[in-house]
Amino acid sequence: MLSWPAPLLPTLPGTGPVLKIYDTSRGEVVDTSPGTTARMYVCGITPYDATHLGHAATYLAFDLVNRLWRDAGHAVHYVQNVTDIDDPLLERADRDNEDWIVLAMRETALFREDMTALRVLPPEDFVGAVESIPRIVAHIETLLDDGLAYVLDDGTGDIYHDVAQAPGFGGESGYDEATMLGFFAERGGDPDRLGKRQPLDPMLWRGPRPGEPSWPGPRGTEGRPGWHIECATIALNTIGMGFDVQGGGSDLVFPHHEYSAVHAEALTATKPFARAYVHAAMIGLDGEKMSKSRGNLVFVSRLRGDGVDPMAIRLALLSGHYRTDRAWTPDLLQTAQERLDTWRRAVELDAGAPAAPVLIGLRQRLADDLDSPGAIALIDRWAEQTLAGGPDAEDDALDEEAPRIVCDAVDALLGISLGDCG
Ligand code: 5CA
Ligand code: ZN
Repeated sequence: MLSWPAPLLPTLPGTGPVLKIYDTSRGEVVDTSPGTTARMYVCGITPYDATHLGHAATYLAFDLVNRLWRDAGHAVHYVQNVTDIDDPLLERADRDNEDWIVLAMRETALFREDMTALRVLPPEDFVGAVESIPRIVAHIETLLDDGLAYVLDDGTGDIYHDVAQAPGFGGESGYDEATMLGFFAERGGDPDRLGKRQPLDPMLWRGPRPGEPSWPGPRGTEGRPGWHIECATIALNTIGMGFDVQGGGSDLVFPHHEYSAVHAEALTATKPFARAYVHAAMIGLDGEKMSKSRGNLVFVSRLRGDGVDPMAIRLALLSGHYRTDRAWTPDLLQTAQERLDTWRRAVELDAGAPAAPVLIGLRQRLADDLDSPGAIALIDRWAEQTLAGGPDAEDDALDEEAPRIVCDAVDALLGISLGDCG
């Protein structure tokens, strides 16, 4: 699929430190230690509605990962999928009497515009599930050939992965069986389906159903792919096994990331799928997770349409830590807009408080599990000192290069453009 245009990325003096990040599977903050090219897969949207602030917050967290790796001297191979065929997409198209393909294409186009406005670095590979079907089918055939998958014998043509044969199952989430069963039922799984070998076996392929689109499937059948095998296939096909970060929101810890890993590990008979599994916390509104199914949404495109500066949206979302569940409030946006105005006034001055400690501090805060609130506080202090005439209110403590360097650093590391840095 077409990705979106890349924003300019200023080069900063020196290089940043190694990024440390919280890995769900190990339950601790770990060093990311990528090779020359860091590899990251982030789970993309299901395009049946516009991008809400929860989605945006998740993609901003991983945009920081991308920016920090680049600042540390790595190239980054970033992959994101689009779940452009799935139950919710078909249900919404049905409800609105619309062609599901038209709906998916329109919402994906709007997502690209939102990401561009928010200055999110684009993935090298932006890959749809539908365009990946032949590869997904080949993978399911391999699992069937290896005796790791089975066709349900109820005539539906549905195919499941036999997780009893997957030695690493449960290792990504670390959940016990009861917890897994609860999330599985809640998030698209079918623990009570008759004829499965185990309640927790996930669907790899759904046989044809009246009124649903279908494609040629494994062993000459028809149907459409299951969700987790899509992401496993797209990742294997682009960045392969053992990539550095598998990302998404915390609602994907189980079942989605557990099963994507288990499918890929079964297919390749190697481990691990990803070296770290990283999850962004949930953005809520009025005490509930912001979600399309709950309908309590604030859309990025709606705010943009109302004339809100996308940089204020970005700053508002980054003012909370990515691992803290947090609520969206209009106050957050108001504070971010005021902060942005202050920062802009400071970087427009001819001289400012010294930039070197700010750059070092910014890199340290962000490399420490993406401490964006800590990074923002450092810029606040620099702007305050600069607007007050220097750290000691003495002219000779001012540095003529500082406003430009801080402006570039805020752009390169936080992705916030303060205007032409001069
Ligand atoms: N297409 C699948 C992933 S393969 C999917 O989860 N799509 S989604 O449209 O529902 O969500 C897109 C991304 O936003 C996912 O990473 C999801 O974890 C994240 N997300 C969804 N709701 C929220 C929320 N309220 N706060 C933060 N992130 C969210
Ligand atoms: Zn996914």
